Amino acid sequence: MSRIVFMNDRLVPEAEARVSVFDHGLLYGDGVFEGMRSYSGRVFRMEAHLDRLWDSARAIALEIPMTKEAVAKAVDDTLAANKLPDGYVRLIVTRGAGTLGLDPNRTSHPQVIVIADMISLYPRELYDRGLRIVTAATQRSHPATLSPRIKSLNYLNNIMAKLEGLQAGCVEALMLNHKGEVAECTADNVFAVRKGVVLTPPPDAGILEGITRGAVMDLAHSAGIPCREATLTRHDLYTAEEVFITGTAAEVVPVVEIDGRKIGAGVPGPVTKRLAADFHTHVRGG
Ligand code: PXG
Repeated sequence: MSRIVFMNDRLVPEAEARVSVFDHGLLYGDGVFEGMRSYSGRVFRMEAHLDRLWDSARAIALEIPMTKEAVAKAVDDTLAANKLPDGYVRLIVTRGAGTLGLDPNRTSHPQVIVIADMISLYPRELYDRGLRIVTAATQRSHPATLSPRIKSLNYLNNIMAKLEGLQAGCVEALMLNHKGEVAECTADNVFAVRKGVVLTPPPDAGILEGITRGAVMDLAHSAGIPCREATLTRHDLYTAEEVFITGTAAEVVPVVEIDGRKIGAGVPGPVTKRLAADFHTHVRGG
């Protein structure tokens, strides 16, 4: 089915949604993006996604040529044009077309693109039975190279780790930071439940501060479940009662095996199930 795509200032058919081969987004991965999700016609935490996009853009000195309000309207209009009350939105801002050299000052017209599509979900049984993951040998990029807090168009660090996961028959992989601490998964944040406390690595562990991560921390607090940021090692995950991951596409997914070690009882635990249920209610405005 042909989609309608927002390009800069208007909605166009998919076939007309094109960027230049000289765009530095393509040539160098020079740009930023967001992945968002809409539930019953409303984008979940759109403001937080736009704030993160603007922060990512600021970090790479890219000026987004639209206001946040105009981008929010473009997102809503794109979802409506594609008749997708429950959909996935990819919002992209590229550096724009320029010369073949790296110099971002020799580019112009950053491209603002909104794609809306159906959400492709993990199979239901992964949520019911839980996920197996492995630790990737590829470390999360050192914050002094490219900060993991920037959601940039250069995802090769994560893709290298994803390949390792796939080679081991896993759809996600755990990534450690340069200190050997737990950072996150390739497109999801990670949580452990230890002695009844929900723990997740802090931003300075070298993670993307996930919107879903923030929502789940809020929901834990509302449910009276102690929850805090903590530096975690693989040992902390191997010996946790429960482990789960969070992300826009995945939502909340139990992890029942890491590197061949069974986590807790080897089945999704009660805290994970409670937070997943609360998350589903919350995203639909409950
Ligand atoms: N860490 C990384 C590195 C991510 O890319 C998350 C955590 C979770 O963040 P949110 O804000 O989604 O809770 C992400 C999510 C996808 C997809 O289709 C997701 C992401 C990037 C590309 C694709 O699932 N980022």
